[in-house]
Amino acid sequence: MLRFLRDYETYFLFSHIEPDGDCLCSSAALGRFLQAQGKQVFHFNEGPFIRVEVKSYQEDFLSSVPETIPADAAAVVLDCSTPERVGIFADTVSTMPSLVIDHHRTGDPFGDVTYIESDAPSTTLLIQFIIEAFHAPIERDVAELLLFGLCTDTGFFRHLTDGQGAVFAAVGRLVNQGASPKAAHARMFGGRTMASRRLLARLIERARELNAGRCMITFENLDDIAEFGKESRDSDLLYQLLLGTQHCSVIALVRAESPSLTSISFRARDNTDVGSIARSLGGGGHRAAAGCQVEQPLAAALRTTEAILSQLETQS
Ligand SMILES: [Mn+2]
Repeated sequence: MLRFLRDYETYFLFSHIEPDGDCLCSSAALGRFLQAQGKQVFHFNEGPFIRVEVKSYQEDFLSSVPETIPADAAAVVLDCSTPERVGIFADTVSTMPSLVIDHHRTGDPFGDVTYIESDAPSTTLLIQFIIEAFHAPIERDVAELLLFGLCTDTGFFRHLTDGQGAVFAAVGRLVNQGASPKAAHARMFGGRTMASRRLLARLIERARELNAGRCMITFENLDDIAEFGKESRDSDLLYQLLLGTQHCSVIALVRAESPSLTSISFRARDNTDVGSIARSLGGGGHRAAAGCQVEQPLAAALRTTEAILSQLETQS
């Protein structure tokens, strides 16, 4: 993998559709490192840049590839468990020598070279390990990128558990380089609109308990989208509030995307493998955080999800 990052003169960095802080910061940080090694770097992302905390990155990412790709160019695919996750760039990637850096459990491995650590909490942590493996200095702004990616994928460290001291040791090195957890928190959770707070209130009011309170489900319909817009979604905070309910350990958020397409997100606080639930519905993700899209209207998707949650075995 380290040789792959030395061997080419030009690197095309690709990350997943509907990008998050982890994939964009991975791209930006790896790009900064490669440029410091004298490489030419281009960042690509199809978007859409929906999440409030990543909007400012959009200008650094190209939405189409050049017509001719340099012969000395290689692709690095970041934070994608399957080639389709890069969206419109999938064909381009398949024609280039490729390195895949990822931390997802699902998906068939792809790419000529892979660095996939399903136990890593973020792709940015893997980028940090790469830069450190080259014994390259981590500048303050790169440290900020790496910290922000880790914070967004770990829910500001909430998803980390015992045995992950190495992650905090890595964070300590970033903080020593000038990255501020306080600033990262403000960027991650601040700047939200009043509409997003009202939508949160509505979804919490709608939440229903299933399976003797062990599971909770709520939904967002097309009227909500018309009233508040998809940009008002603040799913992370919603998950946090619902999962904090007494006895509740698994939640589902069912959202209409269009009259015939519905997305379902799952989160678990216990050992329930919601990743396998999402996979059974054609999606993917991690054990504790997963999702899928189904070609069903909202009402049908809600029934499907309720049936699954009602039948969940109790797990500790
Ligand atoms: Mn990630």
